[in-house]
Amino acid sequence: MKLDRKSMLLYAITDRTWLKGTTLASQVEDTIKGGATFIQLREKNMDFDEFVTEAKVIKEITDKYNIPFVINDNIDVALAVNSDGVHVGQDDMNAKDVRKLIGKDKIIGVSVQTVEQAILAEQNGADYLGVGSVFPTSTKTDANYVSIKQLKEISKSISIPIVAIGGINENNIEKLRESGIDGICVISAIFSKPDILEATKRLRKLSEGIVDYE
Ligand code: TZP
Ligand code: MG
Repeated sequence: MKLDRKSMLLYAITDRTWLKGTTLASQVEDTIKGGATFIQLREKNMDFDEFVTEAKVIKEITDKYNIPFVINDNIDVALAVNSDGVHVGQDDMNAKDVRKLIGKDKIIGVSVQTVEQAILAEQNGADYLGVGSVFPTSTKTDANYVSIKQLKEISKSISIPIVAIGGINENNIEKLRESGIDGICVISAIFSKPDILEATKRLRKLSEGIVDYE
């Protein structure tokens, strides 16, 4: 599926760590209202039925606002809820095999850390790439790191949209200017905040300031 680069501007990945009495659905709605342009549901410790139930609820919201919605890792859940696509890492199924399962009209995102992985993912039919971690993060403890220099090399080597991920926040986003990215992807800079709507609004404005679609 051909993705509109502008839908990658502010990509939010969910995390239940900071639910604090509210629901993930209301947090997702707040981040969309604040300007998130893409949603990924990421669950690492959920059984299939629970994951599907939750994904259906989130999909209702993303459908209401017409925002692309992908599932992390779990292709069976993506198929069960008819999400817009899936996001896979280097340890998951490759994009070519994912494509066979989810069909040509769905979005496949792939996490990459090197130019070689980026080129291969594009050849295998990925629709966009997530590159990182570009900054230190405590959200993914086993994250590999990618320098800004490597990020620029990766963005030059492929033609599909890319987002930078990992430790991005209001204070360091400026360092990503002119790195060739189409947007930023964040977890804690949105979901750890007491006011998700306002945090997203600020990040949206900042990301508009550093991303150039020319
Ligand atoms: N992949 C690479 S870094 C990362 C993932 C899922 C975590 C991003 O979370 P945060 O809180 O935005 O650093
Ligand atoms: Mg994965």
